[in-house]
Amino acid sequence: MEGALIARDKVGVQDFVLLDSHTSEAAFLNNLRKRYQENLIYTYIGSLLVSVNPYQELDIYTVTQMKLYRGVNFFELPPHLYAIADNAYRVMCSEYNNHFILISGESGAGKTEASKKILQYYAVTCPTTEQLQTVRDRLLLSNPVLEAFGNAKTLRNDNSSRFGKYMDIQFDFKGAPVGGHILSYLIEKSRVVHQNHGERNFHIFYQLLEGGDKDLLCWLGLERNPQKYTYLIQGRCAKVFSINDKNDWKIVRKAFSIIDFTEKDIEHLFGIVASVLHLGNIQFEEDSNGHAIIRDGSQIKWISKVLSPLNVDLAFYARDAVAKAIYGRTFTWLVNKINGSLANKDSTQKTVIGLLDIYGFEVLDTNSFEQFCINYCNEKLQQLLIEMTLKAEQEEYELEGIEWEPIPYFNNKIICDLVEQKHKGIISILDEECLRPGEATDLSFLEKLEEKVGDHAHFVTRKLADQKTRKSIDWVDFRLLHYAGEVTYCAVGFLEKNNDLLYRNLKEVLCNSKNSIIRDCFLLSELDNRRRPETVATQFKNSLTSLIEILMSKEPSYIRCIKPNENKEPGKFDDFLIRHQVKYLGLMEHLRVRRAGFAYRRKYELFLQRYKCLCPATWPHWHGPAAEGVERLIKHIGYKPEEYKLGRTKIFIRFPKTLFATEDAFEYRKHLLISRLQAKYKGFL
Ligand code: AD9
Ligand code: MG
Repeated sequence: MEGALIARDKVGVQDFVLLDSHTSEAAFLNNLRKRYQENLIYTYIGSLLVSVNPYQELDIYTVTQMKLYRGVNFFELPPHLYAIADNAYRVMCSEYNNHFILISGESGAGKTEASKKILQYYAVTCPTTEQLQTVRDRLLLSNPVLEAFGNAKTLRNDNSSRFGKYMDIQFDFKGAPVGGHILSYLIEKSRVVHQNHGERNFHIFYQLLEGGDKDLLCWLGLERNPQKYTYLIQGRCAKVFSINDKNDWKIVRKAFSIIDFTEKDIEHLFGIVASVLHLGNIQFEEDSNGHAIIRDGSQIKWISKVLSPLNVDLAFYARDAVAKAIYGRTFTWLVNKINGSLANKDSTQKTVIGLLDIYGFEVLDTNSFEQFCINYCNEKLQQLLIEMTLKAEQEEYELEGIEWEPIPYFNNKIICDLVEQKHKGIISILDEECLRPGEATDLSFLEKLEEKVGDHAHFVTRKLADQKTRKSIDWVDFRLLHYAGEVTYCAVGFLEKNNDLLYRNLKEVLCNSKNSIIRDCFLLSELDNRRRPETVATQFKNSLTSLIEILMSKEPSYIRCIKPNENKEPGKFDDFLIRHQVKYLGLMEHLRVRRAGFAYRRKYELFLQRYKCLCPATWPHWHGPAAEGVERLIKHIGYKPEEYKLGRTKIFIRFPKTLFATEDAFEYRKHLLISRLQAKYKGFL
C-alpha cells in the first residue's frame, strides 16, 4: 500500500519513517527540500504531519480533494491536513471519544491557515441537515470576525494571531457538527496603543475606515484616512499589499448578521472601535498647576473631567489604559457572543474535536511582557507534546515489557519550571514585586530575578552574562534560553503590564456607559470587589494549566508547521532556518522513536472484540484470557513475527499496513455476515 503511494508522487518519501538511510538530519532535510520544491508541502512522521508553508495558493484544498480523503485510511493517499482531520473524525465516530488537533510552529509557519482548512474540511465533508446548515456557517464565519479583532500585521506575518484560540467542534452521534465553543487566550492589547515600525494595529480599525460606508463613518465621527489617528500611524504601514481591508470588511459585516448579532450590537461594537480611535487622538497639556488639560476642547468631556487630577504623563498613561481595557474586554465579549451563537441548543452533542491555534514562538528586536507570555505558552505546548509523545511512548514500552533502547531527547520541563514554579519561578517573582506598589520597579524585579533564579542554566542577565555567554545584553534585559532559541526580554513595563490596573474613577465612568457592550464588560460589582484581582501572568498561567488539562483528556493529533524563509517568499527553502526548526521542534527525536517503535497498539480485549470474527477459534465467543485469544487470532490471520509484539496488556503493531489489512478483512467479513443474516431473515425484514 505504502509502496504504491511513494511511486505516486515520486518525490522523496511521504513518511520520514520510510527513509532508507539512517535517520540523519541531512537525509531528513533533503527529503523535506525535495518535496517542498515540488510543492509537496506535507510529509508524515508516522501519524504526525509536518507542513512547510508554501507562501502561495496550491490547488490541493478543493472540494474534490476533500472528498478524496473522506473515509480513506490514513496512509492510502499522499500526506495532507485532510488525512489528519479525517483520521481524528473517523476514530471519534467509531470509538466515541474526544480528540484534539494541536497545530504548532513559529509565527508565520501556517498554523492559522491549517486550522481554517481543517474547519472547512469538516464543514464540507461531515453529514449535515438543513437545520444544521446555520451551525456550519456560523462555525466558519466566526473566523473572519475573530481575525478582524484579534489578528494584525506584524513583521513576521501579515495576518498574525495576537490571541490564542482553542475551538471545540461539537458533533452529534451521527457525526454531524452541531455546535462549537471557543476559548481565547490573552489578547495582545498593548498593540491597540502602540505598534512597532512595520506593524499595524488590529485589522478591524483599517477595515472600518476603508470599508465602512460614508454614513457610518460620519455617525462615528471618523475620517477615512488612517493617517489621522495616533493609534494607527506608529507602525507607518497602514496599507499592506497582501491585505484587502475593504473586502475583508464586507466579509466581517456579513459574518455578523449570520452569527446573529443584532443591529444594536453592531452599532455598539463599532461605536467602541471608533471611540478607541478618538481616545488615541486626545492630547493633553499642562495647566498652571501642572495638571493635565485636554488640548482640544472639542474632545470627549468626561475624559477631561476624570483625568484632570493627573499630570500630563499620567493622563496619557490613563488614556492608553482605558483604550486597552475597552478593547481587551470587548474582545472577550465578542468571543462570548460568538459562543452564544455556536451553542448547541438541543444538547445532542456526543463528542468533540478541538482545534488549537495559538500565537507562535516569537523573537523580535525588542521583546516585552507579551513575547514573554507567548513564548511561555509555546514552551507549555512543547512540553505537552513531549509528555504525550516521546515520554509517554517510551514509558509505555517499558511498562508493557517491550524491549526498547531509550532515545534521548531534550525535555523542556526545566524551562517551564523556571517560568511557572510556585514561589520560585519568574511569574511568582514578578507577582511579588507587583504587590509592592510604590517600592518595586522593573529594575528591582530584575534584581530579584538575579537573586532567585540567577543560577538557573536557562537564565541570563547582564550581571551574569560574562559567566554564561559572551553575547551582549543590556542592563535592563534578561535572557531566557527557550527550547526554540534564546530570547532577550526588556524588563521595562513588566510590572505595569502584569498589574494591568485601571484608575477606579475611570472604571466608574465605564460602568455607567450608555454603550451596552461596555456596561457588560465593566460590571458595577467589580467596583465593590476589594480583593486584588489576579495578575495578568498568573491568569494566563492558570488558563494554560486548564487548557493542558482539557487537552490531556483527549486523543491527540499533531501538525508541526515550519516556516521556510523570513521573506514570505514562495519556493524558497532556507536550509539554516529550517534546520533550526527541525531541531527545536524535536522532529528527529520523534522520527527515531517512531522508527524504532510501533505505529499502533491496542488493549487485548478491544482488539479481540473487534477482530474475533476473523478466526474460527475466537468466533463468536472466546472464553479464555484475551491475550491468548489475540495470540490465536493473529496466528490464524498470519501476522509475521517482525510485524508485532505482545506486551503485558496490549498488542503492538509495527506497520500501519498490517493493521489496515486486518481492518479490510474485518470489513469484508462484516459484509458477508450481514448479507447472510439478511438472506436468512428475508421474510421478516
Ligand atoms: V502566527 O503565530 O499567528 O503569527 P501562523 O498562524 O502560524 O502565524 P499563518 O497561518 O497566519 O501563520 O500563515 C501566514 C501566511 O502564510 C498566511 O497568511 C498565508 O499567506 C501563508 N500560508 C500559510 N499556510 C498556507 C497554505 N497552506 N497555503 C497557502 C499559506 N498559503
Ligand atoms: Mg496564526
